[in-house]
Amino acid sequence: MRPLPILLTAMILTGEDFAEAQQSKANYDESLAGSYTLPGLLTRADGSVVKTAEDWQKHRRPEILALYQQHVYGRVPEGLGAPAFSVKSVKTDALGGKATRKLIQITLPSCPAWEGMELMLYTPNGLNRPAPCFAGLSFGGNHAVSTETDVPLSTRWMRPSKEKHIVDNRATEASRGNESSRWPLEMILSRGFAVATAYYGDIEPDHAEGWKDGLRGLTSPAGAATRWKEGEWGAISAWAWGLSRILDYLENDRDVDAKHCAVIGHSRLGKTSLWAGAQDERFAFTISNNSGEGGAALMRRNFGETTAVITRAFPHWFTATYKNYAGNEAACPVDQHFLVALAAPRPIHIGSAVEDQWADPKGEFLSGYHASPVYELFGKLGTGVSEQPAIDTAVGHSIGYHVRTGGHDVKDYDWEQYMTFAEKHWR
Ligand code: GTR
Repeated sequence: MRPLPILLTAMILTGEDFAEAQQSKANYDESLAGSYTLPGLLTRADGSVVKTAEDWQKHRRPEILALYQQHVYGRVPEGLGAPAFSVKSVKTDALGGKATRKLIQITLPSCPAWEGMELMLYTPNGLNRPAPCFAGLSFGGNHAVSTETDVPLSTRWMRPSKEKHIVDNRATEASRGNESSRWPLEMILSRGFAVATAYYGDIEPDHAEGWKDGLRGLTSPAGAATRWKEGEWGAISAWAWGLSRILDYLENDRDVDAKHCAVIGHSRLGKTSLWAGAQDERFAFTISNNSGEGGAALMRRNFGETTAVITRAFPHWFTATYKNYAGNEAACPVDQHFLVALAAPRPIHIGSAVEDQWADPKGEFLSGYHASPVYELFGKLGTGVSEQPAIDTAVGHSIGYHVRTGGHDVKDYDWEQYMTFAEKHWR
């Protein structure tokens, strides 16, 4: 096929393809990353400077949450109410007897039109105490996370992928286990942790019009909004809402120690776990794996993906306000170290990958570094170092950081760091 003229390509491509087409054109030269002034993390709207943990917690934290709602991710509408849970199955000899697997349907009585989400929970057998837990959404559904063939195949909409054997936007038998390398269940369970996961598409299908069939559309007062307004929620906020509903369930399950529940996510779902952990202080530990632009990476640094590209490729992820900062990042009242700081004083770990330059590993480190003063208000240390560490060398106190060998992915090495960090803080 003859290549399309550049302008025409830019007009047609959206989503994944557009982002991919932009990757080779992005800036990867550190000397061109630009000089920038970060907004004042500790300066309150009235101009006063936060000097105590109490002042942070009472005044600055709520201000920053409101800024993120208005300018970046959007706020969840009021009145959704509490979820309902229905345990669909319990398998006590899962993973060759090492674990118990439960499947739980989480629905919303205030919105019966929403089919709900299917939570898959693995708890280690023989632990004799409630298990600390990692909770996160998946890209491919429970049947993709697990290699157990009796996990029901998701019937929901999926992004097209030959490699993952998605046919007509639906999973097939051949899709089973296609995400299992990112969820090393036996390794996690053998260290005494539980794993709780659900398919992000249960909450909203991940495409520009996906909201129409997802929770956002089904709960919007008009039945279907024609245009989302500034400050109204985008998909990341909807997915983050789902993570909190998973935690609602876990608080009711005696096999889980919900006071020690980490929220974890990769890439767009890493942006989501950061936002979930920022809002919901019940999450005891927040993990960002390769979350990049709109996640842990500083937006003012011109390196890798930009605000212009992400808001063009994935407009549905954010609130409508966010696109106003494309090429105009200096006008945004937040930068992403604010998001990291919203985890304080709880532990947070940021994982980068050295070949994942699109996500700006150094920018991901710097947001941790610049969030550190908030931890200091609580008498804790943040990253503890001011330079990005060498490859495959984890650093940090309450803010952990590592940059792994390899590309954009979740590897056993990443899980090692997250579990070690959890054990260190939860001992
Ligand atoms: C890319 C996008 C990134 C990241 C990634 C993913 O296309 O540009 O911000 O979110 O997708 O989620 O895999």
